[in-house]
Amino acid sequence: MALADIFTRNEGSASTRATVARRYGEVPTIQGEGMVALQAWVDEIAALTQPERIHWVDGSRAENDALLREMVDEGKLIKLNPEWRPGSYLARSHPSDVARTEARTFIASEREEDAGPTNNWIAPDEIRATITPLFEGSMRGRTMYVVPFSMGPVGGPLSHIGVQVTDSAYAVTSIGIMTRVGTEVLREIAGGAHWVKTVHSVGAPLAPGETDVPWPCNDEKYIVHFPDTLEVWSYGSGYGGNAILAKKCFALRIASVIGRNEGWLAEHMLLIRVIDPAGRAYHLAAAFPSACGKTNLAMLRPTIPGWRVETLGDDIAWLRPGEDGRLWAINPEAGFFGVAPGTGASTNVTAVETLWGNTIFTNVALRPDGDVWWEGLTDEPPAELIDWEGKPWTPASGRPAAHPNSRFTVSAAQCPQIADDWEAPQGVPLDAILFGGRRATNMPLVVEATDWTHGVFMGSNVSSERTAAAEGTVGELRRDPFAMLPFCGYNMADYFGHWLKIGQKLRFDRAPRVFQVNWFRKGSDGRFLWPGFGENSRVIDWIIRRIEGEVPAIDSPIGRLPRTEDLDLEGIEVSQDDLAELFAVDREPWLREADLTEEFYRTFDGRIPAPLWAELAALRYRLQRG
Ligand code: OXD
Ligand code: MN
Repeated sequence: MALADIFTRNEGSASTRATVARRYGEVPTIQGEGMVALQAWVDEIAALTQPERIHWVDGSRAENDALLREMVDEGKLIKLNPEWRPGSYLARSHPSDVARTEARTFIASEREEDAGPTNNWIAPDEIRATITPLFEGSMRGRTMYVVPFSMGPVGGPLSHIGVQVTDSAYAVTSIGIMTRVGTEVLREIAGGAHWVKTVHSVGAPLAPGETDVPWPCNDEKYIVHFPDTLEVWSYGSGYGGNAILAKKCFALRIASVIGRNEGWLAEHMLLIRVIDPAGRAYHLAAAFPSACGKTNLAMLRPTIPGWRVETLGDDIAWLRPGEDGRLWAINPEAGFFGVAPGTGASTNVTAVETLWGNTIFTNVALRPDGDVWWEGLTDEPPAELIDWEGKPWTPASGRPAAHPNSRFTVSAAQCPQIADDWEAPQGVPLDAILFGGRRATNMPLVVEATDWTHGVFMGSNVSSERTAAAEGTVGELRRDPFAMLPFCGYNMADYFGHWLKIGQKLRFDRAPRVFQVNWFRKGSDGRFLWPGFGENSRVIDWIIRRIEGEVPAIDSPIGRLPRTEDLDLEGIEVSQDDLAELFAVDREPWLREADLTEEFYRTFDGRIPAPLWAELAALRYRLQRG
């Protein structure tokens, strides 16, 4: 659309006219009905937020380089030494803006019961009345970027489009890594494709002549989702999921609502292809709560000879029943936004190799030679560092050098074991779904669900010890059904029901089999009982042999357990006592878990589907029967 046309169309609004007059950069020339609506929306947001200028992001390399250069000049990014880490940068956030702020995250559905008891519900009118004045003039003195992005390959049958307006160049470069951005997406919009509106402001307008700070943000934060109009409005934070709205806000919270409406699932899952020594390929999706090792499993290097894993995704999967009765999955993202601490040569060598360059690090430590470091990257810390807050650090400092939720943002294409077809628009058919958490007690290393409904029951009961990915006390046990507690955009009881319905669309012999895994069980002496990491391939080997019907399993009150002789333990030391503890099903604590499940289900005011109550009754019966 020509600038003159926009002018004419907006003649009525003085403030919009002023904004348009100040517009710089390429206004896209792409024609099409869809562009009119997009342009009108951009004008509306600009009139509200009153930016200094508007920049339509085209997703080009030159544009990205210019943005990075600008941020370095402004002191917002530190360019790392290209000798060690080419094309890479370090950002340091404000110390108050370091994680997703779940307490400030809202679902503004028309009806409270549609958000359910696990979400912070707020009435749409009320929250609009609260946030609109905050957004008024919130981009003054700043550039407003318009970022058209696609989740999933552009134009793919399972893909969806969004547009984020943001006043954070850091967010723009991150979205550029995490999604497919640019003119191709605009062409889809122009052609009439539906798109989701996402608005982001760090909430730090600049007065004329005021110099900017390295990490602008606001003490007041709101991350608001409108599931009825499919919109996201985020204010006050520049960090991760609060600012890269394509990720948790769109690809999980809003997409879960779209999935409910259209008959598919948006899940907090990694996606891998496992290839056995005979060359047979299997596809697995696994849901673990934040910072519980999804990225490690997504990049697994099996320790059992002859096995291979190819990475397809590490955080989000969209699952859709196919006409063939199988469940098909894509990773809608294009990059990894991974937790740095704990990522090292002994835990995830593939991630370390992925991060060779072209990476944006946030809140990790800086080495004197201009490279980065974080706890767990190497066994021995360097003798001196600059910590994530920019302060000198030595191993004697008595505090972590990198923030526990420090991150790397890197393109998936850089992963040395990414599957060749990771961008296949139709996705891959799933053979197994895994649920897991970080559980020191009770939960065995692996247990198989007896059928889909039992699997949904298992998913609804995922609990995990709290990690640093969100604000809160680390280590506390929290219930995190399907690892979706902070990410489900609607009532979780309806979500469990939706999972049951999806099961009905699958052919019984083609539906993925469901398993629960726990790499983190500890013995009575407080030691981890299982070595984890690459050795988890031994559990996957058993899962696949179950899928192939090659090994029997032992029925237990909580599901099907392996016979220990069917686990391939060659080459590792796990004592018989440890194995017994790893698979112990203790009735008393399990009956207490069942009580907690009942307590949890009761919070949904009668909305939990009957088959899940039946599963709970059956579990109690099996536990009590002895
Ligand atoms: C993430 C999270 O960033 O789950 O992936 O917090
Ligand atoms: Mn996640």
